[in-house]
Amino acid sequence: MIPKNHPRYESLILREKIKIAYKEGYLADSGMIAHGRGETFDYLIGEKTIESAYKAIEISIATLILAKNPVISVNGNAVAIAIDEIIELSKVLNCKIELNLFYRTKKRVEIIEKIFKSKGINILGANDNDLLFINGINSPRATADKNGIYDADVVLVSLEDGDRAEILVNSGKKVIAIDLNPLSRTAKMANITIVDNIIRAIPTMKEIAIDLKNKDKNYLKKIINDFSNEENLKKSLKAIKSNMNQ
Ligand code: PTJ
Repeated sequence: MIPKNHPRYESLILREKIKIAYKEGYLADSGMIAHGRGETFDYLIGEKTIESAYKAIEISIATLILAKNPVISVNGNAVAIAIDEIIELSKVLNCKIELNLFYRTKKRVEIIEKIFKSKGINILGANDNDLLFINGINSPRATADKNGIYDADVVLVSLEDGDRAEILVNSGKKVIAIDLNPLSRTAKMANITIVDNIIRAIPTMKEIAIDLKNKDKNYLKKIINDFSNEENLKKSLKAIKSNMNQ
């Protein structure tokens, strides 16, 4: 039992969720390492949503609202720490949720599918028969559900592998990545990169989605056109630098 007044309470609770997911058999063992890597970058950005992340969130939501077939992609880590928040966001944005595992095993797919079912959600990507290869690329990184990412115009990914992000971008889909590491291949490859922890980013996305849903479509198009991901990533790096100087 972690005492609520512990100075690292939030961080310890997340670790606990990661440990439980591993014990339940749906978190990849490398998922623990990925989480630790994320913790490091979260320290560096000050464990808060930085200004450049708010900007990227706003542009992401505008993009998701204007999308014809938006899909939220989830993996073991995302499910372990942010499943409820992801479901809430998908409802506000009317998005499908698709499971995409780097270390795909039948057992992990079954467990995660069951967890979503218990929350009333049928996720895509769980049935092997529905998977197609994006652009005919014969690689496990290129599979997507024919009813979801395969046909999607906008895909939201988190803790994503660089090769996968590259395949999605090259296939003409708009990729929104939530990644605490602004230097990762995924962060650089994505069209919009939110340098933030998914546990903060997703609830903020939901709030902004509620607000932007009522805005004029031309306004949304304008803010998207004015955005440069490269410039925004530079701002994220600057925020890390200035945080370290303090
Ligand atoms: O698909 P699975 O479940 O089989 O497993 C996939 C993992 C997560 C193991 C795999 O994708 C992986 O190894 O990821 P990487 O290459 O370690 O990349 C994870 C990226 O996500 C790193 O840049 C981390 O900094 C970042 N990250 C970690 N935790 C968070 C995060 N970004 C946002 N929020 C987090 N909580």
